[in-house]
Amino acid sequence: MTAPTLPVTEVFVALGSNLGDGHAHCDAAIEALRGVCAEGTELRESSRILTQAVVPEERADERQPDYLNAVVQLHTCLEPLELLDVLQDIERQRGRQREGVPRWSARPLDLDLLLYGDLCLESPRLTVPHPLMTERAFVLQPLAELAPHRVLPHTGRRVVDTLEALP
Ligand code: A4P
Ligand code: MG
Repeated sequence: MTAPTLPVTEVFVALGSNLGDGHAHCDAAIEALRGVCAEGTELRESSRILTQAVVPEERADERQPDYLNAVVQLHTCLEPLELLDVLQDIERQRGRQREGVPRWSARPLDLDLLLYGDLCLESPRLTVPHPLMTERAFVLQPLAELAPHRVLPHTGRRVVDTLEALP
């Protein structure tokens, strides 16, 4: 008898880094993410872009280094929360600290799960699609390079149209 095959899901992950060697952090993250790709599938990566740090309105005068941003596409058999655990492990390995650090502080590496198939989920640890992705050119531009015609499950709109509609 052959073992049952686990379902394979297409996912998109956003990478962001604005502390330390951004390219080294992204390279390490991508290498680690290759380890969770389903057998026989390839990870695809977008170009890496330098973007001005977006900070919360109440800290508008805060100066942060520019971000290196990118998006990767992969196919995995991991469940959403298992994948989130992997993303957070990778962030920790690159020196990311969360405790006592205000939201949107400069960080060596941030890995956000943008899309997990067409799943729409809101739970205490995980919201997919990522709630802010439709407002962020630093996410939509690299995502559009990989999957311009991908329809976002929560808005029913294509990535490229969402990007073009940004102010
Ligand atoms: N969480 C819920 N949903 C998700 C998801 N889809 N992917 C939870 C990843 N995590 C998710 O995240 C806080 C909690 O969100 C996690 O514990 C997880 O359970 P965090 O990474 O600890 O904190 P954060 O990143 O500071 O906050 P947040 O709200 O996730 O911020 P974002 O959306 O990650 O934005 N400017 C530029 N130019 N480029 C950037 O990449 N990034 C940010 C951070 C701000 N400004 C930026 C950039
Ligand atoms: Mg984050």
